[in-house]
Amino acid sequence: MKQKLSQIKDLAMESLNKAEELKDIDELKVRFLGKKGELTKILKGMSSLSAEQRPEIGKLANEVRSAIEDKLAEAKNNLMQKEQQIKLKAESIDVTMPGRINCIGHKHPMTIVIDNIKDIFIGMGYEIAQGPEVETAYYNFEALNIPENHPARDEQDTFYIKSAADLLLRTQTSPVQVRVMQQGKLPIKIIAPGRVYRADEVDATHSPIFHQLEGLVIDKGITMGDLKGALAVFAKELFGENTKVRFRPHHFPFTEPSAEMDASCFACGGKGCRVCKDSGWIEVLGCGMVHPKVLEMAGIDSEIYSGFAFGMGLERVTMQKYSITDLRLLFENDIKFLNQF
Ligand code: 2NM
Repeated sequence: MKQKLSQIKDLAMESLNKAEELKDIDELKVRFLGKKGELTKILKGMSSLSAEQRPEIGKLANEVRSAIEDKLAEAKNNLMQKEQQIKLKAESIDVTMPGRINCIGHKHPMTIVIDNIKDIFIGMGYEIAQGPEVETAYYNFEALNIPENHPARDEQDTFYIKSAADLLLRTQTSPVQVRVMQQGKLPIKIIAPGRVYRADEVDATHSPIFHQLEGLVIDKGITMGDLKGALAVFAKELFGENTKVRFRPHHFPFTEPSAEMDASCFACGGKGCRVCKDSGWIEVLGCGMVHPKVLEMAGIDSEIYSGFAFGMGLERVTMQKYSITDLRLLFENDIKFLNQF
């Protein structure tokens, strides 16, 4: 029996030395010390021993048990340390490695210009108004004093929605202004930026979709002087402190009188250069005093109230600002082009 015990001990030591994983150790614990384990079998056989033999074998068996227990703990400890080491190695971070470059995008040049212009008008107390891009002929034309036979209504120029009588894609953002006037809350001081549509062939200066920003101010006693003052301030904020403006007579159906505003060239200061095509001036916007008919149709008493309105093409302003010579570049989303802004 002594021999058997020492065999068990040797076998246990040898097996534990060879254990490679923590689960091997658990298995060996069951095999040697478990209820049906090798050592337990021996202890169960002790009843057949004589009274003299029993204490000696019992003592030996206990020594073997505690030797195996110690060895189990030691092997377990070793393996845990080894596994920890492997894990740490796998998780180690090289703090000297260069960081990953974070590619964050930036605004499209059109968005830069639109945001800039919006900020200028917001700073002057204007609110931003929005309206539908699919409009009725009434809001897009009729209410703006553009009668049935006006050339702007030609099918060549406007996208009509065939399935619905009277519906079209708005050709300007003015219908937004009409809708605001109709709501009847006065005074009015708004800008309406947004997409507009015209049945134009694509080329370097035309696109069937483009962007406009229109403004409308209505109150008692608004004059052409208010128009000129407001738009001169706008031009200075957009193009620089030394910008001068001039107004040329023009015609729009919805304003009377009407004008076009030029700003002195921001690139050459008015001497003449490529940006202003040697004229010293750049065309910025159309404007005028809102036609009394337009006010009356929207339910505003033109004897008490008057107002000015203006409108500009945002692609053109963007192209002037960045010296872009082909409008298509603004719509093509070519990364090499966009990365320049
Ligand atoms: C322009 C030029 C001049 C304009 C007029 C109106 C309204 F609704 F009040 F009649 N909205 N926008 C206007 C006036 C637009 O764009 C070149």
